[in-house]
Amino acid sequence: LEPAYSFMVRARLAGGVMTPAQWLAFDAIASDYASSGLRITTRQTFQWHGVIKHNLKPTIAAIDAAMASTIAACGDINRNVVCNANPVESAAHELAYAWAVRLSEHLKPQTRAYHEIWLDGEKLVGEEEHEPLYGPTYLPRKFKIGLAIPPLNDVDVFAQDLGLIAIVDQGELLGFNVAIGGGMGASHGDPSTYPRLGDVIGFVRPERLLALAESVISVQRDWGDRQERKHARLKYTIDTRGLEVFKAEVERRLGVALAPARAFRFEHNGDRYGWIQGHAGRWHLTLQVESGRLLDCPGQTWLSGMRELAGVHTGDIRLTCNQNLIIANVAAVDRAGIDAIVARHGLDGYLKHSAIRQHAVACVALPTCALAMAESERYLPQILPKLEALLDSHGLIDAPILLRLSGCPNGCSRPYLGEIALVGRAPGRYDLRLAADFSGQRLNQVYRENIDEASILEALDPLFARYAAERSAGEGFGDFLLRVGILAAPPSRRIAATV
Ligand code: SRM
Ligand code: SF4
Repeated sequence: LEPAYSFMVRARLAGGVMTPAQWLAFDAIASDYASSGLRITTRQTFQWHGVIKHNLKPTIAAIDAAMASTIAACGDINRNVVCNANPVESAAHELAYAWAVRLSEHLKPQTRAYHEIWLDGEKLVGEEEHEPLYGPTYLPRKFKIGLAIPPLNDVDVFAQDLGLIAIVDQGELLGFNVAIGGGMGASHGDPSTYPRLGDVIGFVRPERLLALAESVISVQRDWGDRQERKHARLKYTIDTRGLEVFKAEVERRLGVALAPARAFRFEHNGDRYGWIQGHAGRWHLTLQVESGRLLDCPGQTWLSGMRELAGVHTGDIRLTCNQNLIIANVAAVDRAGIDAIVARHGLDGYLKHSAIRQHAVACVALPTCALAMAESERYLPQILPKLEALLDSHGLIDAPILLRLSGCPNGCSRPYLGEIALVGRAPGRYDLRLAADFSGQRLNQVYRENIDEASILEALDPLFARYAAERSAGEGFGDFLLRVGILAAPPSRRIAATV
């Protein structure tokens, strides 16, 4: 008798964009095969948990039938390409999204094995498969690409192996600044592993983007560490070889030097809740989904609400890297109908949420993540009211503070970019990290190691008191902690071209 294996399945969904019909198909997969609803991930796609082994093939086939895929959503290969969550805000946004899709398609593996195994595709007996970019052994480690459109850094572009910053001038997409070597993962007690922000190394015009991505990936393929998996991400290859040496090799393979990086400025890395108007008179509604988990609970029938909404919506639906969703491309005349559905199903929580709740992200962790050392998604609803009460007692309930929780140091919620972050150590114990900025451009630092909830609240209380009393206008919590010397300013980094 075989153990009752169950699996997590993740879709590949470049830029997190889908039609209402696809939403309904993904929702049906959740009902038919998964155990805990639909889970929006921090890379703009869906995960389904608890898919039992004999349902794996029908689940993947159903995703394929919905015109999506699971191919390369995991593995040592380029993963889901993430992109600014509102691609229809302007024509340049639409174009940038189109480039994210092209990158995703271009960097997909060519193998037919996926179709053979999961989709009953024709067997290619005796034929050699050829992976032009990945070769026979693929990459040393996972590889991630994200595309941000300033002033929004909602994809955390500096946490990507290859970050692209769209440069838009008077509505025209001129090209992309290129940042390489971002990554979050680390291991407790192992200083040879660390989170790192990407370095901006230059600018490319759109027509060179695919070749640029291939060059960066191919250097990592050839130079990356294949002996030690913990040292195999691009960030370590760059730090081992040297940024200038790595860049020179990318340029050699590209056949041209990168142009100097263009000026850019990020304002924040969160989502903008509520309705905003894009170009062509269309409207977009961003809703908060705590930890990205869509389930039906009393008073919060989010799965049913989205099902009803997808049944009438004529635009599209988008997922964000902060685990939220956007009802996009809505005509002005349809807004009231959508608002009614949203309110009826309790999807309008963002209207009442405190500022810290609006900016909270938690990774999955227990019970499904085998690497979790502490709770994260399930701990968020417990710690949030306590943090809110503390903030309220200092008159800070409206202070937007970026909170990130991870159940282990792998960093799936990109916790090293939280103004306040809890990184799991053991059941009920976390490292308290503080003082990232509000735009994903500065890493936080350890403030207290391996502490329990009471100590977390005790450590934050006097800091909130000082922040309330001494902050200057518009100053973020992370910036404040550095300015008053509670934590030392980190060495300045090469993200330079900020204006
Ligand atoms: Fe992650 C491994 C969940 C985004 C860094 N991540 C895992 C696994 C698959 C655990 C495992 O390997 O057994 C987790 C599955 C948990 C579960 O039960 O579902 C998991 N990662 C997630 C998600 C679902 C978190 C979430 O709450 O949304 C995100 C899915 C993204 C997606 O759709 O593709 C997710 N993971 C990230 C991110 C954030 C990002 O990509 O922007 C990071 C940090 C960025 C980075 O890669 O550096 C991240 N995950 C990791 C790592 C550490 C990698 C490293 O370089 O050390 C691991 C562990 C590993 O690869 O060995 C990991
Ligand atoms: Fe699991 Fe750790 Fe990722 Fe959280 S950060 S989902 S605990 S691997």
